[in-house]
Amino acid sequence: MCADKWINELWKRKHHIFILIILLFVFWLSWHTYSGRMWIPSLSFYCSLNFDHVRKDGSYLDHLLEIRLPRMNYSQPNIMNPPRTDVLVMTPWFAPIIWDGTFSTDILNQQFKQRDVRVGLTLFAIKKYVVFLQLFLETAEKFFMVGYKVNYYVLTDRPEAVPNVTLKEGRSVVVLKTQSNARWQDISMRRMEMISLFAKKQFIGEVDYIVCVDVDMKFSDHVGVEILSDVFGTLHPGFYKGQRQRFTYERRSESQAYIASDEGDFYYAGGFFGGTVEEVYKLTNHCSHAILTDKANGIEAIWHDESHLNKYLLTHKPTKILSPEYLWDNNMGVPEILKKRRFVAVPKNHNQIRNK
Ligand code: 5GW
Ligand code: MN
Repeated sequence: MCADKWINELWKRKHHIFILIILLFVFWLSWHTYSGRMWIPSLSFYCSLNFDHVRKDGSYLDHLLEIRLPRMNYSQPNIMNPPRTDVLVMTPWFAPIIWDGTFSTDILNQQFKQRDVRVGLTLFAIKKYVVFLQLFLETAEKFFMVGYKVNYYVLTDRPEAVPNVTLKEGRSVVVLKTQSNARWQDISMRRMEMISLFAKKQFIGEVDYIVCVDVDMKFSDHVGVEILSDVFGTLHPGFYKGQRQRFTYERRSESQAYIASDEGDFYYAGGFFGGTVEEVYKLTNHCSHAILTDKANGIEAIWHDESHLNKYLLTHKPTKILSPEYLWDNNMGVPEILKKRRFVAVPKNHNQIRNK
């Protein structure tokens, strides 16, 4: 009979049919993920790759309906009794300036935990600066983004000298081998280029935010998700009170980092900035090109990468600003406004540690 024959034929090709069904299933699964009809946290990497499709699909909006904060216990914000009146807590473009007392870690953690935020920290340890890694990593495990997924990206010319520090779950040290430069100014400036290269090549697929810091530092108090925003800079401990004319911006108009004496908001430190991977890519790519242009024109900005960072943040205003609590130097003493010293410079013997 005809139907019999047909079934027989099918049976002979059962392997092909089996493979076809598997293929259809895989296609169906990836289509759903791709078009954003299904939201699987573990697939969020793929989803965010195709985020445009996710957003265009209206059912993504229904997913958003599920996001809410639980019932919480905290003291009421009081309009008539602001927590800080001794310092500026908001820029004229409505970016908050992060001082102790202005934020609730509990509320922020509830918000950021729901997003399952992953943070990358870039650290350069070229030549003798590998000696700073141990204390840096040990104190970071105590104070930096506790409870979050963290990748420490250690860029070094001496991978074998990276210490083995015990890390909490979900946190890892990723060693990225880089060459060193003869001049220390180039070591410092090349950070912009290296961060932009790795942002594009690696960070974008692994983390949500990138924090870029000096390695000759240690954590001594809480540094958490209150710092995270699209793009953020930190007030330099030596200039937070100063007048813009006195800032050590690059003042020669031939340099790409030039800032006129009647311009400038703050003097930002080169040793602590960050943002989303996208924004950090834009910032570091821009600065590294500006550095190359300067080089071609035979000029080097007075404070190297820091000068270019300051120019960038003048023309691309940061969405958050960290107070000097986040980058302090004990040589500056401890002023009244400084309630916490969260991230502090480790004293170094300049002759011993540099360019050996
Ligand atoms: C070497 C000689 C002079 C200045 C800097 C260096 C140097 C810097 C180096 O040999 N190796 C190195 O990895 N760096 C990186 O650049 C470190 O991450 C360091 O934290 C950063 C900035 O240099 P610092 O920390 O010496 O600059 P300051 O302004 O904090 O003193
Ligand atoms: Mn430093």
